[in-house]
Amino acid sequence: MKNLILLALLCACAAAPAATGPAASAPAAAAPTAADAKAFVEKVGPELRAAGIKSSTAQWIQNTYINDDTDRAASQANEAALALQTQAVKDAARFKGVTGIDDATARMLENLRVRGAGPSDAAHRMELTTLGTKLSGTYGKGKWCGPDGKKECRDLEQLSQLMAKSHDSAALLDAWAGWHTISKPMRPLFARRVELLNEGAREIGYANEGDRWRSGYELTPDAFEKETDRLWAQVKPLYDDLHCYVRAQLQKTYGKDQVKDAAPIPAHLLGNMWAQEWTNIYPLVEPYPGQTSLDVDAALVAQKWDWKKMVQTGEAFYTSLGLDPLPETFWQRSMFLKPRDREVICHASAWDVQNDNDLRIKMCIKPNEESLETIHHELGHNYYQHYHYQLPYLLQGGAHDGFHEAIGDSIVLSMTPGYLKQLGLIAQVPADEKGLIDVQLKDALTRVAFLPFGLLIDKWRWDVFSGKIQPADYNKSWWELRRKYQGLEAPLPRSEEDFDPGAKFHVAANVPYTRYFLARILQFQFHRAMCQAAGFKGPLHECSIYGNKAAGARLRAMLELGRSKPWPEALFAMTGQREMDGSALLDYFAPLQKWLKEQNAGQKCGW
Ligand code: X8Z
Ligand code: ZN
Repeated sequence: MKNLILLALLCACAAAPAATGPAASAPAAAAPTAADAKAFVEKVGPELRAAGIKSSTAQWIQNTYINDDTDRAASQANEAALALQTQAVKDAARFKGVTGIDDATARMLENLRVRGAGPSDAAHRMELTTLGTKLSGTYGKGKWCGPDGKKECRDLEQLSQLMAKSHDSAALLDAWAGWHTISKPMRPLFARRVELLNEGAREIGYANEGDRWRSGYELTPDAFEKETDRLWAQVKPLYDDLHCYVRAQLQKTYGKDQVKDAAPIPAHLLGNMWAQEWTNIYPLVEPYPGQTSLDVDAALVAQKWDWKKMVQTGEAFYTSLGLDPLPETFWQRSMFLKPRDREVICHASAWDVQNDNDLRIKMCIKPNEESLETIHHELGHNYYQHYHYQLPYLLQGGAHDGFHEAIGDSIVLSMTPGYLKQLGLIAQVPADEKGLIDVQLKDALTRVAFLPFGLLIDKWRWDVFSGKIQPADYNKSWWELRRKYQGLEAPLPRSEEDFDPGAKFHVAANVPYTRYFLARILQFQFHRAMCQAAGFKGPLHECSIYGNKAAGARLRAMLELGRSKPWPEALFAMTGQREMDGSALLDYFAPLQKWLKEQNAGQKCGW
């Protein structure tokens, strides 16, 4: 996304920073007024924007061409932007308690704090941005070349491909273990970055960086944590039902010696490097084999869909809702495919590099369903950017970061079998109860399986930032959480020589992750609201808003708000609700949940 790395550094914070800025300590300065506050945001917004454009330009270049020079340039540009941001947050502290500030200025001051700050010590700040570039570059360049380094080296794309398609547990284990070696060298760098991030957070009045991250949601850090637990409690029973069914099916392929009764599932058998989404094992767990083919991957390959057709199909969905076409520069400047001749960060992201509708995606597109969905996800970010870039800089962004993540995903929920048939990607729309269960199970492997993973990454990082988890326990505590929330276990003995969290992009790149958990909840709320706006009356899982201008208008109105209002207001405008709520997700999956309970009857579920 725009300013991915910098945003990661700057993300989230809201409590009042300590009044340490030069203006606050200047002797006998006149008390600041509301007019001063307005003048301040009008001055500092464009300055931050200019520095942000320099840093996102350097990051774009580094992300699409990793080498020592681009690393250095990105680290320097990030440091300059962070220095300005840090000073601005400290300067803004003098407006705390000033009365009569207009709503827009107050909101900009609040958003400024939410963006956070780095250490005031320039050397520490430079160290921080250099570590950030190095860690994300290490991830981007990661390869597994066999235990003696002599095998043909494979990157994450190749290893993920194997994890997706192979059912040979030895090959899966090799790919899993191999990728998890790339993060071992990250451990000391990561630990140092934690110290530096905490230093910056403490200087502006937070207990630690995790508190700062949790302060970006109009709630105190504690209240926000409770809110995520409340949402998880709503949807956990459905996850538990899915886990139970999937484990029983995996036992049929891998045997009970590998997949044990009433125990966590080994993490290499779920079709994905992190077992975060289980879509790829659908052929192993398909409820009614032979009923209906939902094999979109095969259709994309057979019909020779290339990246361009896939991205154009994504854009066509958004324009069918009455939203604008993508700018011509999107097609010229994006990175759609993995280049053959240089190192890049393949992890998908969406950017507005120059903050003037300079929209781009950066992806290594493959002709498969996962890429097709990710394209729609990334375009959701681009459309948010498109509709908020003309707001003052400090009012831009998602209502909260989970909103930004949920837009494209809510569009993916409209890619129903009916819509896929229209695209020629499946032959028939499953018409009976069995077909519906097939479709829903496949969907749940993507969307429900993800929920605990979406939650646990930051549970781990919040405790790392607070010091509750010490470096000596990084890996142990990681696996405790993966066991507790996902019901998974490491397929091999692990030790503190390993640093398994770093094998996940967002940990290496310092991108907060709770946003994706929230997005999995919100996307169903958005979908329900847009279906209502479209006048759809049937069950939620049958609704597609493709082509519906009324649904598009509802979406556009929320995108145009950017971050100008507290998120409950944006949510209310979109859905008529002021709270995040798992009930739309549960409604959507109601037929599947009933079926899973029947299948699991008599099984010993849980772990
Ligand atoms: O990182 C992403 C997007 C970019 S914002 C591709 N996602 C998370 C992940 O890959 O881990 C989307 C789903 C969760
Ligand atoms: Zn995203």
